Amino acid sequence: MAANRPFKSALIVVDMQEDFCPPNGSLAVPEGRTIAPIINTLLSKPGFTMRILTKDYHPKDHISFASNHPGPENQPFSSYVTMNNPAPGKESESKLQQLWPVHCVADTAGAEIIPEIDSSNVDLVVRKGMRPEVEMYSVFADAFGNCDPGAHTHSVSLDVAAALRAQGVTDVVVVGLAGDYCVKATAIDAARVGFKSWVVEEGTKCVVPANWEDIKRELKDSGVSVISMGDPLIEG
Ligand code: VGL
Ligand code: ZN
Repeated sequence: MAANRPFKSALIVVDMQEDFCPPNGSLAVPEGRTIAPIINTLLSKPGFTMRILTKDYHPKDHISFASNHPGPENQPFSSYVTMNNPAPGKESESKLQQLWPVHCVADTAGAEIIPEIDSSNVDLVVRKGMRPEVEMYSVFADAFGNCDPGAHTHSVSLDVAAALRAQGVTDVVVVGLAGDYCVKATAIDAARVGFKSWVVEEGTKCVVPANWEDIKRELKDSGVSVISMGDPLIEG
């Protein structure tokens, strides 16, 4: 496949963590755990140059936790607060931040990758969302597009785009949780920073499953291709 251009693919498995999975996850995505076998099938495919797992990995005082914003108006899932760009010189840039239950706190059981995922041939595990004052759904950049690995107060443990480019990767295949948040943001950013970007439909589940058709349209409008298991891209 992709015979008429250079082609090297990477698999990015997004946030397959206890807190995003039933039955006990604090931000459980409906049927989130059921995609583990499909993801293991993908992880075992020989065609990928790199296999990356991401972990949502927040400090206790993360801006996205509703409990960090006291007041009856601040409810998980339904409320928003104002978030400012933490990058130097960008202080005046702000966005609305959706509030969530406390989830994926660093060094807690909820932040662990679920044991159903076979990580034996994973090349990299990347932590994201580590900076308290800013959200980071995409592993490529925070909510304002900043990517600052290694900075004094950093959001992400590795510059994934640089790591992929260093291996000559051209195509990124994204699966995991959740389809309407971190998978969507990661797949769209992969396209934005210059990779051909693909999402495997059976390999993701949404916080709000009814939104998937709209999300697929948003992905396609952003240059991301949504494919199924069995697609020649995966089968080689
Ligand atoms: C996610 C909400 C908050 C995700 C992470 O992994 O999709 N969603 N943090
Ligand atoms: Zn999060």
